[in-house]
Amino acid sequence: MKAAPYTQILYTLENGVGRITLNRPERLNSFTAVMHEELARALDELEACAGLRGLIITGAGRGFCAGQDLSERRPAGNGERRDLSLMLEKHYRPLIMRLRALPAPVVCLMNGVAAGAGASLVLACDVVVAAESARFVQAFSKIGLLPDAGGTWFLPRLVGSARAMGAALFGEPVSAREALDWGLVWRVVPDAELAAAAEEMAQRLAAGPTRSYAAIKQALHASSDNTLAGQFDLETRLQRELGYTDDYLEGMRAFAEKRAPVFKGT
Ligand code: LHQ
Repeated sequence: MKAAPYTQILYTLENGVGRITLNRPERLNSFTAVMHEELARALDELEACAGLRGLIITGAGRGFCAGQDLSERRPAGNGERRDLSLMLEKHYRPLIMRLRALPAPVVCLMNGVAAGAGASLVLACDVVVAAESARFVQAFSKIGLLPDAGGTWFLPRLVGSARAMGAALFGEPVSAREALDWGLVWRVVPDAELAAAAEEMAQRLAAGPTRSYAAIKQALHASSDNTLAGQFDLETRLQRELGYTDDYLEGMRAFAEKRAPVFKGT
């Protein structure tokens, strides 16, 4: 049976590099149940890909992602209240946990505003390249909620508790430049250069030492919950494994021969 087409994301997997574009530009790519189901389907394929070398996530149009689609969650006029935990458990937790666990770098090309759970999605990515005009909005408190989708875990770890508190309590926009300053993003590029940055990233991931990247991701993620001794154990185990890879041999040869390495990802 042919798989259903994607309607709210664009998704491709080429040369081991997956690309996902959130694609509801008229609603700033806010999350719907359908979008979550499509993301889950793309992740099924990416997780099953033995030669996965990276994933790039971006948004269509002027926004990256405005969080949960509030029109989908709007309570009826009779003041109906809802159990928001169901949605978090069903959609947001698996999405964020799966991206974190993917054994390849996840790169966010943050093309525009990221608000609510959209901001948490950015922070869950391993590397963020932001367009100059992009901004973060911790919009949750404006509708009487708290940062979710991992927001209260990522924020203080990335920016410290003072900035995390201020941003979460008051929800004022944080510009791309400020985000760079705070350590929320890796690089900021002029808007007109974001598409070129995406191509450069795709090529870099496709030609990268994939197993080294996977080990770096695993170790850096583990560090925030680990002791120094525990981190030594992990580094030692991972380095031992990397020492047996083709890419390590190639890296050493290339160094000796004073040329650029040609990695195969094995
Ligand atoms: C939107 C949205 C949106 C629908 C803009 N939905 N249409 C998890 C579990 C369960 C429940 C609750 O929540 C969660 C997690 C969450 O994510 S909660 C937080 C949800 N997100 C927000 O509260 C953000 C709401 N949006 C905004 O604050 C602004 O739109 C931002 C700051 C993102 C962008 O502002 P502007 O650049 O000024 O754009 P805009 O406000 O004019 O938006 C453009 C259009 O997009 C507009 O529609 P319209 O028909 O007037 O052109 C908005 O209504 C629509 N839109 N966000 N989340």
